[in-house]
Amino acid sequence: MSKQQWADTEVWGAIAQERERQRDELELIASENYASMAVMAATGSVLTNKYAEGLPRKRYYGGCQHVDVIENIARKRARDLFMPPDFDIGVNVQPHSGAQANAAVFLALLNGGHPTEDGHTGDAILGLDLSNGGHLTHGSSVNSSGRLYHGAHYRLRDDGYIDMNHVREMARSHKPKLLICGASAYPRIIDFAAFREIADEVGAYLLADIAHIAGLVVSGHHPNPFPHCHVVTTTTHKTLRGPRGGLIMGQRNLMKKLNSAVFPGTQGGPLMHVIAAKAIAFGEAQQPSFHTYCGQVISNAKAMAQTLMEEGLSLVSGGTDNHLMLIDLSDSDVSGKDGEIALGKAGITVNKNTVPNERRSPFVTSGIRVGTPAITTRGMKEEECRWIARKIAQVLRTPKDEALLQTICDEVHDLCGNFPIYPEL
Ligand code: DSN
Repeated sequence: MSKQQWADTEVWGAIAQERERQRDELELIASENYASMAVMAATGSVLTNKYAEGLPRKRYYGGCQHVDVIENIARKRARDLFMPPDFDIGVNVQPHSGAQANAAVFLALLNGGHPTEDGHTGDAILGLDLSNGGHLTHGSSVNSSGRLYHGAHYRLRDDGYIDMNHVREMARSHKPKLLICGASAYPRIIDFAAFREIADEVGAYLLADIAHIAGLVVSGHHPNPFPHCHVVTTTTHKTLRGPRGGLIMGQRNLMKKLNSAVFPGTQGGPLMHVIAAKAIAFGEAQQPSFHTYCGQVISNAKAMAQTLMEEGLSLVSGGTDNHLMLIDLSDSDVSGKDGEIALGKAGITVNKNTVPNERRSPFVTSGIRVGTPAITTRGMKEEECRWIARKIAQVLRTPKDEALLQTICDEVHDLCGNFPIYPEL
């Protein structure tokens, strides 16, 4: 490698600035985390050079002997992490993302079609409404899941919880071929057994998309979707703290279809550098320290939620059981967008989010989603979370007070200085 190749100051300069942003600011985006140095090293390794279409020992390329070892390690560790006793599951570690994993599941299990004047010629899927905390890939009309299939949606009850009676009514009326449980912004426990009962009643497959809670599931802090679900998808970079990527797990009898829906159905060459990083992350998640970490993520979220409410803020469902909470600004003049901008100036990164019964546009929103996975990785505990919650409340009370935002930003930098993320950062 010549020195010239490191001289791209435009890109490396921006990477250096991003490193400083991560070091100096509080990352409260619920879907983000800090991967370990080992995970990052694998994603930057020579494996990025290798094509390996197919599965281990059944590849369409030569020279795959070492990547086969790596993919088999990743598959075994994922099975060991997620598989409950007495229930055999298959694993595909190749999806490039959670969205790709879901697209492959749909291709494997559903017949697609197109919207017609009378409805939709594709099979129906039933998932949580996007504005109620669901995900784009769960049948939203702007996503292929809602364009190729008929997307129907259940909503949250007024108290912010999933209402299983309403899910059952929706399932009876839409007769989905696939029922989806799982969310992007739902702070409560998901009752997989209750979803399975409904899926069985209407003859649907049950998919759990556990992208957000995967770490909490493998550490035993959230019930396991197996054996209730036919298929489970997840990302690997949220609470699971691995590289950006996706994963599909399913009942053994579905794996042939699922594997071919990933390749050649929806993807070409797997990203072997990312699969190696997934294997490393799964190994990390098998350690007792990961169990402790996930317990602390939840304790931190509960401490933060409690303090936010003591400060007069309203939370969807009145609290949290997991790693995230949703501040509901429906009754406030401050929108989710205003809050995100003001908190950003104070060195606190969050994302605006729709809330149930949303009255503002999705670009503005009435909610702010707050999560504790990243700050817990850097070692923060309940005391810091209570302090952060008080600062969030202060900012949301006076989002235009630039002097206050600057003062808090300085305090945030000081706090972050006491909790380094990486040794050299
Ligand atoms: N963007 C992810 C999240 O933030 O929850 C979902 O795709």
